[in-house]
Amino acid sequence: MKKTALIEEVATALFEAESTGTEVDKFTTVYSELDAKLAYQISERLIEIKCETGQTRIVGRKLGLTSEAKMKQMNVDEPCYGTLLANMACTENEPISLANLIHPKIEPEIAFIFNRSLEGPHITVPQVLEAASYITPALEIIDSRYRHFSFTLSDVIADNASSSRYIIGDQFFKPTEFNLALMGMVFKKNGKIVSTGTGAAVMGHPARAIAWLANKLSQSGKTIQAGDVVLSGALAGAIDIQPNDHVSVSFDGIGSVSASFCP
Ligand code: OOG
Ligand code: MG
Repeated sequence: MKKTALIEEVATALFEAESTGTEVDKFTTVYSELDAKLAYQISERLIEIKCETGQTRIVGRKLGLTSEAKMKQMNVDEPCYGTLLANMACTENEPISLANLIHPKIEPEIAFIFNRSLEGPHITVPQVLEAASYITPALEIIDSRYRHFSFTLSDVIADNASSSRYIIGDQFFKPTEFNLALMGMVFKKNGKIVSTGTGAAVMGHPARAIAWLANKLSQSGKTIQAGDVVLSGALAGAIDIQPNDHVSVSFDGIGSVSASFCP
C-alpha cells in the first residue's frame, strides 16, 4: 500500500475507534512497514482530523513509557510522545464521564508548563528547568484503542500514545526550586495507596523526559511551544478506573490533584 493511503486508512480507523468507543486490532500485524516514523505521521494525521472535526486545538504534548514501571506493564521498551488537545482537559471539580471510553486507566504524572519555546536537538535537563515556568501534579487517563490494551511501539505512537483525558493541579511551582528526582509521590484510589515513587522513576529525572521530547520533536521540525502543557510520563503503573472511583496523586512540596468518575 502507498504510504499516504496507509496513513489515511490507519488514522481514520483510529479516529472511528475512539469516536465509537470500539477497540480495534493492532495495525503492525497487517502492515509490516509500519515503523515508528510512519506511526508519528499517522498520529499527526489523526490529530489533524480531530482538530477539524472536534473544533479543538493543540495545547501541548505528553510523554509515554518514560518509566521502567510503564515499560514493563506495556511490554514496550522505548518512550514515545503524543499530542494533548484542548478537549482532553478535565478538572477536579467535575466527575469525568467514562461513557465513551473503551477500557480507561489512570496514572500519576508531573506536568510542565512552558512560557517560552524549547527547540531541540540539543536540549539538556538544566535548559528544560530554565524554560519551564511551572510544574504541577497531574493525572492522565489513557484509553488505548487497541484490543486488550495491547500494542507495539509503532501501534501506540499511531494511536496518539493512548491519550484520552488529563487533569492538572491548580497550584503551580517553579521547577528550579525542587529536586524533582527525589520528589516523593503517593498515588491513591478510593483512599487506598496504590503505589508510591519518586521523580527519578521517570528517566532518572522528569525533566530528562522533556528534554527527550524536545530533541525528538526537532526530528520532524517541531518544538515545545510557549504555553504548552507537557505531561512527563507516569511514575508508576496505570490502574483501571470505574464509575464512582476517586483517584488522587500527591507529591512532596507541590500538592496534589484528584479525579472522580461517573458512568
Ligand atoms: C501508552 C501511554 C503511556 C505514560 O505516561 O507512560 C503513558 C500506554 O501505556 O497505553 O502515557
Ligand atoms: Mg501517561
